[in-house]
Amino acid sequence: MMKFIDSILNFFKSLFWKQEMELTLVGLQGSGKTTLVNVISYGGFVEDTIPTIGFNMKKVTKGNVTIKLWDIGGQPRFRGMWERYCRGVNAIVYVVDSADREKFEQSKTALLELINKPPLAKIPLLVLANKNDLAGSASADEIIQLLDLKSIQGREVCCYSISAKNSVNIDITLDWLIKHSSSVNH
Ligand SMILES: Nc1nc2c(ncn2[C@@H]2O[C@H](COP(=O)(O)OP(=O)(O)OP(=O)(O)O)[C@@H](O)[C@H]2O)c(=O)[nH]1
Ligand SMILES: [Mg+2]
Repeated sequence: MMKFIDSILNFFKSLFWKQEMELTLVGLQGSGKTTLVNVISYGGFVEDTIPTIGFNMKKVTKGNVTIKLWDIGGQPRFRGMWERYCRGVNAIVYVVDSADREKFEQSKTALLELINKPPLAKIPLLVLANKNDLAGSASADEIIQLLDLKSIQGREVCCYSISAKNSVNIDITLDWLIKHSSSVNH
C-alpha cells in the first residue's frame, strides 16, 4: 500500500516539478566531448567516435531534468561557431585533454577567447580535465593553475578531473550541471 501511495506521489511530483537545461560542450578537438556525451546519454563508453563535423545535439532525461546537449566540433575551422552555440545556455562545459600537456596553452587561449565574448558574460563554466585514466595526466589543481582559471571573474567556475572512458567523476559532473538547471512551470 505504501509503495502504491509512493508511486502516485512520484507521479504527481513528476507532473509539477520538471526542470530543463541546455548545455554546450566545447574544447579542442580530441579532448573527449562526444565521448562524454555518449557516456551521459547511453551510460557507457563508445570507442569509435569520429571527429565532430559542425555540431550534434542530444536530449537526455535524468530524473526530472531534461538536458539538451550541444556538442560542437573542436577543430579550428569550427571554433568560430562556439560562441553562437554558447549563447543563453545554463552552463558552458569546457573539456580539456589532461594528458596532452603540449596543448594546454592552446586550450587556455581558446577558452579565454570564448568566455571573453560579452554575450557569454556570467554563464557558469565547468572545466573538465578529461582522460585522468592516462599516465601523466594533469590533476584538477594543475589545470586550474595552468589554464589560469582563478583569473576568470564575474561567473561561477568549477573544475573536475574526470575520465569519460572509465566513467570517473561523471556523477559529480552531472550533479553540478543539474544544480545549474532552471525550473520550468507546468
Ligand atoms: N584514455 C581516454 N581516452 C578518451 C577519453 N575520452 C575520450 N577519449 C578518446 O579520445 C579520442 C577523441 O574523443 P572524442 O570524444 O571524439 O573527442 P571530441 O572532443 O569530440 O573531438 P572533436 O569532435 O574533433 O572536437 C577518442 O579516441 C576517445 O576514445 C578518456 O577519458 N580517456
Ligand atoms: Mg566530437
